[in-house]
Amino acid sequence: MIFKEITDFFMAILDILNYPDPRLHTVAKPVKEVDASIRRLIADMAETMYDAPGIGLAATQVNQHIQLIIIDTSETKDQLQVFINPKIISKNGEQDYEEGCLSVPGIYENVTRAESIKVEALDKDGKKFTLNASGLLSVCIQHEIDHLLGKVFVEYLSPLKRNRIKNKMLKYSREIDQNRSRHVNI
Ligand code: K1U
Ligand code: ZN
Repeated sequence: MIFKEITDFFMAILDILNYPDPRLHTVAKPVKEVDASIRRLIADMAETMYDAPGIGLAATQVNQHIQLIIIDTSETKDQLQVFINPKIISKNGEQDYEEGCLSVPGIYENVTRAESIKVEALDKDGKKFTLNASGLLSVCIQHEIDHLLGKVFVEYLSPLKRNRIKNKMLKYSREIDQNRSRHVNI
């Protein structure tokens, strides 16, 4: 109990990389051992995802290039799902969903993906499991696994739309930088 309070106290909100940061295109490496450093990263990623707020987060987005994703699509925000070294072993059907991404804030676009998938992964204790997912959970798992492969959802859009989003994001990053330097100068 005391240990949990101490770990909660030290949990951190991590910086999320913004598109078109080239580091978002890094291919993540498999996790060799689910140890304390991985559990620590899971706790920090969860804090970051709930704070954003979002329903998923891939380690790539916080500049950690290992195969780890977290998801919570519940209304109550207390159903954290952890997938380590996830692999989609089957896909079925098609669905369209208006996706968002914490690395592309403010942009929502329609993407077509598989309706249902079967995924294999390790849980937070390093135990292997298989999950059948459909609907939003399936969309979210596919979106997060794409991050581990270095792919951002805007890459499913036309070059014209993607370029518009890229320019909008570059403008947004410049504004954030200007605001930061203004605060430093005061
Ligand atoms: O990977 C990410 O950047 C997280 C992303 C996950 C996702 C959302 C929708 C479709 C596919 C993948 C987000 O969480 S974006 C934010 C969002 O969708 C949301 C935020 C608060 C409440 C509900 C949804
Ligand atoms: Zn994303």
